[in-house]
Amino acid sequence: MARNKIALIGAGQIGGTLALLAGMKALGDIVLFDVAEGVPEGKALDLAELTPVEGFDAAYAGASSYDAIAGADVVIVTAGVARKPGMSRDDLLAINLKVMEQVGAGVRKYAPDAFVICITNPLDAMVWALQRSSGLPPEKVVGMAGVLDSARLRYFLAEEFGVSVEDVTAFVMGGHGDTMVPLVRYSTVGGIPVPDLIRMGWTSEERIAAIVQRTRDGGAEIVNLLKSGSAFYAPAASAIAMAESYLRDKKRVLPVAALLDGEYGLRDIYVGVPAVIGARGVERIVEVELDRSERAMFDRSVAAVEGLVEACLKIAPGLGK
Ligand code: A3D
Repeated sequence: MARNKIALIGAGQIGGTLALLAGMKALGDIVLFDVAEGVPEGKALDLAELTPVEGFDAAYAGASSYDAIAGADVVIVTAGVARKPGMSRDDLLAINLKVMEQVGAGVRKYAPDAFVICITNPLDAMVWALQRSSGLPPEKVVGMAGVLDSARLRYFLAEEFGVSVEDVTAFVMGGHGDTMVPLVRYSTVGGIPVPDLIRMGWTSEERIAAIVQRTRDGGAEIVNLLKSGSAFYAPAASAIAMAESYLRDKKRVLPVAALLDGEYGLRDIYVGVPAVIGARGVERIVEVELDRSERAMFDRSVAAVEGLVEACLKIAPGLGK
């Protein structure tokens, strides 16, 4: 059976890590695409030289021309500018919107059957722009944010309780940004919801509130430490989990930015929701019940995403229907 083909648009910090993880997980052959001269070729060669040491067979190629992604099964997009200290995700909008239009045109022409995962920030607006400019079906174009945000929440909860990260599930909805909605009620340790653990005296409301805030600020915490660039290991691993669920038809239930079509009473907007990811892409969006305060947080988050999409439409009115 021929190996799958994975195209990585953007061969920067996340792109390089994606290429390493995709190879190590035997997901397929990998093409790194970037506009930075020599970078995709250099990273591809370095990674190819790692394969005999690690003992896996994957072809790595670097390219700066879109025909190299022809026939890709999965396209993961990190192209654009990363956040610098003091810069909000929203500041990135105008620059990265232009990049999404170029990437969308490349994907439309060379990889129209791919499952496309967008990571470029501001995430919920960029994935929307990518779907519009590529013209691919919405169930084949998703954004990665919730897997990362919930991984951060899982890690912090595991630390708080002194338990394995494997036994902690966590749930983050909404847009990727300061208004994300971490749902403590749907987060569990060994199946026990966090509010029950508070009642059992394992932790306090205040400590959980602090963990929720740290999750919301998770991206900025790393930006401030790194000084240049933003998180890349965990974002890459999160997108790889989504790609793997698609390629292997695992039907994992993952929080992803998906285009809503009536779910949660919303239409035509990308926002983070739990979804089943399988061979058909987004196979089902899970509509969980939100209580009044959760719904209010979700609505605030949706309003923030709507604001970003409006800003995109001002810059590129052609993306509107
Ligand atoms: P970085 O290391 O700068 O890589 C971006 C790459 O994109 C660079 O190599 C650029 O040369 C390349 N690039 C720029 N313009 C183009 C273009 N027109 N076509 C092709 N390639 C281009 O950044 P990174 O890998 O650290 O981050 C990539 C993106 O992910 C940024 O927008 C981050 O803000 C975003 N990000 C999102 C999350 C989420 O959870 C959503 C987390 C972390 C980072």
